[in-house]
Amino acid sequence: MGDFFTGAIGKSDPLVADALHLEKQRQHSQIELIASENIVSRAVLDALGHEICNKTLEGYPGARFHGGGQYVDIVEQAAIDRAKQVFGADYANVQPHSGSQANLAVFFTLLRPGDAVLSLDLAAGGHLSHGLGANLSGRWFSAHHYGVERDSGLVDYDEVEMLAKEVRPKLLICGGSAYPREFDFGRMAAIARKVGAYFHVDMAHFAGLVAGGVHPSPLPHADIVTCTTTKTLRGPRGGMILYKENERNKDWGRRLQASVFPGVQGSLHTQVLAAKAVCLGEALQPSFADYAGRVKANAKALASTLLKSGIKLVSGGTDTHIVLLDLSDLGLKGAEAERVLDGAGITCNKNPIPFDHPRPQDWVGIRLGSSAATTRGLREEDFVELGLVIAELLKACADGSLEKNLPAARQRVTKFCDRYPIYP
Ligand code: DSN
Repeated sequence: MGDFFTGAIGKSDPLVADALHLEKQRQHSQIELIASENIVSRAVLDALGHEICNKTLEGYPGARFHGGGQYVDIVEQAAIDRAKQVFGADYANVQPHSGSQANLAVFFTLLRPGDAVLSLDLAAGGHLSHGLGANLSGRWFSAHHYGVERDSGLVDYDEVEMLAKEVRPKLLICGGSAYPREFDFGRMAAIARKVGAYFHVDMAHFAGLVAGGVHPSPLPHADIVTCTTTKTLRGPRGGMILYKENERNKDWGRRLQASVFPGVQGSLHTQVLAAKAVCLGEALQPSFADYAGRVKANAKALASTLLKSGIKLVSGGTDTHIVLLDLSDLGLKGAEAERVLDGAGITCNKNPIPFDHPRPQDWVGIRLGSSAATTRGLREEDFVELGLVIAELLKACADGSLEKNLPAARQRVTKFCDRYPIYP
């Protein structure tokens, strides 16, 4: 076997090792503002790289299809118990490999092919797993979408109600990837009740804010809630399904178990399960509420700086970690802005804004998020400076003076990276 069990990756696979090293360097030397990203703790990393990854298991704690699962049972049960405690849930399934699988399992449990669903339009900030035509959810189910008001950028709940009465969805969904504001869960639940729909909230993006107590919880209103464990929750890549028991969902537990396994996936990602347990344990610590509060305050500081600098924001601000920039007045495309900011060491992504062009290369938005940089330690005054750097760069790009401005901007970003190091 030689050094199979002891050899470091740098020796055994230089190609991958070099790429990993460069990725680590990139993370050190850039300020991460992609709203779906975060920086996990050393403990979460330890779990992800643990020998538990060798274990194959199917089924649920105490009822597995393979032997040797006694320790993974401890880990999965801890993740379930902690998830319930963090979110005040009566049911938690921590196995979904991602948010999309969690959503698929919900569809698989509650719908039959062809049933109608009503969800936020992808172009208005929704998610592809909520019925996009190119996704399985849109192929198998009859997906209808509500949008946002052109002027306010906010969900128009009267429109949701009107559409719900017309479409009669079996599932009404709220949540998405680029909606910077809080949803009115009470109003959505009332609409769902009126039309006899189940109410599903996908809190993938804001789950960490809910866990930290700085965002309203959908659990008391929704029949079913899904989320990812990455993003604001600051854990590994993976999904969860939760609910607080009510008259409609009280016997869904067994059906959901079967929908996740064997319905939409097979063996567990045991190392991810361990990392989920760790991140949920972290979310129970008082320091998590502090982190969540800072994520929100930092996003607000960023948003108000951009606004004061004359940059247009969809919905005029944020209630979450997300800030969505509308670059149309600057005559810039999102792709161009993404490239420019990347050149200065700020990572973000081009994003459609409501009523945007259909082709990604024509989108005029970029989406920023405050979670990863908050985890890194940046505070409100730092986000104000970041906002100034971003506004200056975007304006310089628009008026052709970028080359002059870029080196100074890069220096200011590098100072942040040096002041707030990650993973020594
Ligand atoms: N939906 C993608 C995003 O928000 O970036 C990934 O979860």
